[in-house]
Amino acid sequence: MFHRIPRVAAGAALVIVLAGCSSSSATTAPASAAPAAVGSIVMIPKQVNNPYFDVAFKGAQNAAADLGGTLTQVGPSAADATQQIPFIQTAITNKVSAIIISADDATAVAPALQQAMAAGIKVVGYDSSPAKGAYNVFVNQADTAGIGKGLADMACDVAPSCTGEIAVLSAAQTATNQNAWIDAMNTTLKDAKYSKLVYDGVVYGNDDPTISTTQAQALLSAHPNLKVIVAPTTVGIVAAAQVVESKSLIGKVFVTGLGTPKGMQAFVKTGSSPEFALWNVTDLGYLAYATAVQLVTGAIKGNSGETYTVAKVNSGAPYTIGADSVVVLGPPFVFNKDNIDQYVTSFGF
Ligand code: RAM
Repeated sequence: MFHRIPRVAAGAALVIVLAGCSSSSATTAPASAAPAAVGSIVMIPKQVNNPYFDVAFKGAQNAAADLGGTLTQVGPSAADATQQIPFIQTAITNKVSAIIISADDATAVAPALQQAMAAGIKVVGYDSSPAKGAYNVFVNQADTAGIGKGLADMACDVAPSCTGEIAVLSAAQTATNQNAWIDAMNTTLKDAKYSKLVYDGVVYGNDDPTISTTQAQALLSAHPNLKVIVAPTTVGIVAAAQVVESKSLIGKVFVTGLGTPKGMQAFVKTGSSPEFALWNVTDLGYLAYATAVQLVTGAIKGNSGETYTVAKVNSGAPYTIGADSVVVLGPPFVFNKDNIDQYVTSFGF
């Protein structure tokens, strides 16, 4: 189900409750807060030059400061799994205690991650899951089916009378998270409620602003009657909104999907993107790091049914590890003109 309930001030905010190049940056927790038991933890995002992953890293840095350990972020500058593998191998060589990874391709990174696990390194997936068996715990940002339904619902909301052609501008073709969401969206679109929405298919912008722009333009050329671009990627949604505005299509073509409040604020106000969603990305990074600490210290094994609490996330209420060792952060938020300013301030991203 996809409920929306008031969250901050009445009517002001909404929650969806849902059934070869490299660069690096690092932070070190204060020595006093770093018990030897936690050790060195490496975070490997899909790509390092995506603001979304900078926010998740900030959350993980906050957790390192609170919980101890030394955190480093390394990763490719393009969302490309073959470029993630050398970073995993270096982490194995460096005998880190845990790897936290958003997989560009679930299966491509699996052998290296399994090698890490065999060496005693704990592996936490976050954001985009590695293949089953290639992580100890996957920290999912929200229920996958629920995100898919949310995308269909937002497309229906922004398309006048829930009618017209819609198409998806995704991230990388191999991205586990986007592919699962798009599948779930298409399942939802079969429902009679969405019978007047016509699905034109999906194109891939690789979470690259230039490629995403080109792909958004191509969608508009290929489908002159397109009403909605659904971009379930923080990079793609901005590119799509920019293309709609540069082609003077505000009010004719609508953009929705998953974006950061800051990145999308201007487009909500002009009306090119009346509504979109995202989760608290800082909390996602915090929970991923805290989960790694739980595994490294032996507090959890990563088995389904285990519970643990993280004081600063979920109001300190326990998380339960579910099927396939997946933990779900919590429901995402829907942003619109009534609440966008408030969320830019409160989330800060
Ligand atoms: C992009 C990435 C990330 C995804 C968000 C919504 O930043 O593809 O994996 O979770 O969008």
